[in-house]
Amino acid sequence: MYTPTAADKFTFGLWTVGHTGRDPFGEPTRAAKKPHEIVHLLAEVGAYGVNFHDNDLVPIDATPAEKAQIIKDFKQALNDTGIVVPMATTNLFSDPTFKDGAFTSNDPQVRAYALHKTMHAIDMGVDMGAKIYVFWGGREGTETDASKDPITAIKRNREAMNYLCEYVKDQGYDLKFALEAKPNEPRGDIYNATTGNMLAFIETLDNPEMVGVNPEVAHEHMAGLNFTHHVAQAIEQDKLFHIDLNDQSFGRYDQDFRFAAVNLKSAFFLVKLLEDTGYAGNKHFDAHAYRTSDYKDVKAFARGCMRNYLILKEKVARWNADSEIQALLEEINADDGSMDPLMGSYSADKASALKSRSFDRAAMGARGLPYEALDQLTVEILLGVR
Ligand code: GLT
Ligand code: MN
Ligand code: MN
Repeated sequence: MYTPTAADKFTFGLWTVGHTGRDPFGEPTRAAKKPHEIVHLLAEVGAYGVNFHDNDLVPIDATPAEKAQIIKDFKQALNDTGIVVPMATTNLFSDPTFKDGAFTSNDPQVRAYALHKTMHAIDMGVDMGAKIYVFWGGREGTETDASKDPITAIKRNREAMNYLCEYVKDQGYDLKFALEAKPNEPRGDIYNATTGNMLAFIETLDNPEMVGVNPEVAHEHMAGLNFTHHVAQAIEQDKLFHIDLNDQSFGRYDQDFRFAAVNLKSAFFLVKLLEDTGYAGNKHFDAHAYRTSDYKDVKAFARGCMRNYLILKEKVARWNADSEIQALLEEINADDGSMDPLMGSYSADKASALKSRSFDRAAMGARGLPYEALDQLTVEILLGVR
């Protein structure tokens, strides 16, 4: 029942199950695996797809011969396992070149190199079958705002997105962009810090229809925000092109924990939103196993991400089918239609009728709302007693 299938579109990045346990304070605790070995690991745990940054697959300083061999081995592994590549992205954050940003760097050579690197990476991603291209601007920010004018940074970001959209059109690629926000880390502050910022920014682009968002649970939680509300806004605007699922304690560093490992209730309402609205895109687990894990435990981690999603999906079905919950929802959303002539789309007649209507404010304020009861039923479903 909780076994993943291709229809679930569960994907992992090479950098997720391939994470070696390195952190800012410590060396790797697991031996690095080659990209083609990671593909086999993902097939073993039942994933559908693998995503990569250009340099997860081909090291930044690889020779052409090395690159050809890596790609050959990787494609062979995809062939042997049936694992697909639905998304690709560019590493615009690891190399010292990008220490002050990529598209927003003050150095025009760095900005040009970022475009150059991204166009090559797009070519490689499309060649592997990617239909979604993620942009996470980890270094696009500042430690001191003395260093960069924030309005100039917005304009540089826009110029880069416009340039790359035109490149994709020019090549005739079937590719959409998904912008991923994060409030901070590795920069002191990162521009377009939340999914909401990204949604507003997208509307200012030359080809907004080509660009959507890739929200990540951990990133909105780092900012202390309700992730589900951000995803809802993206869905409502037809902008949820991709999603990064993981988990995270509020107010901490970017923990990238196993999906649903921390905030079960938030994860439940997120899965409910995705399932109720029929989200059909990839579900990417942008997470990694604890530094204490060996590869046996990494597989437990990957299986856990997918299993938790499927368990929560089953809880959502249970919630939606619960007659007591449905009765409460009906009560909460009761509507006799008497306000319809006064609201909806504006007309002068409606407005004057509404302005002259009187309301029983005390009665409205006194009306009880059974939200405690509803929430308790939700908790009981999650706790498995209902
Ligand atoms: C990096 C980051 C993620 C992004 C990846 C895409 S890389 O691991 O923390 O949130 O999705 O660039
Ligand atoms: Mn993260
Ligand atoms: Mn992410």
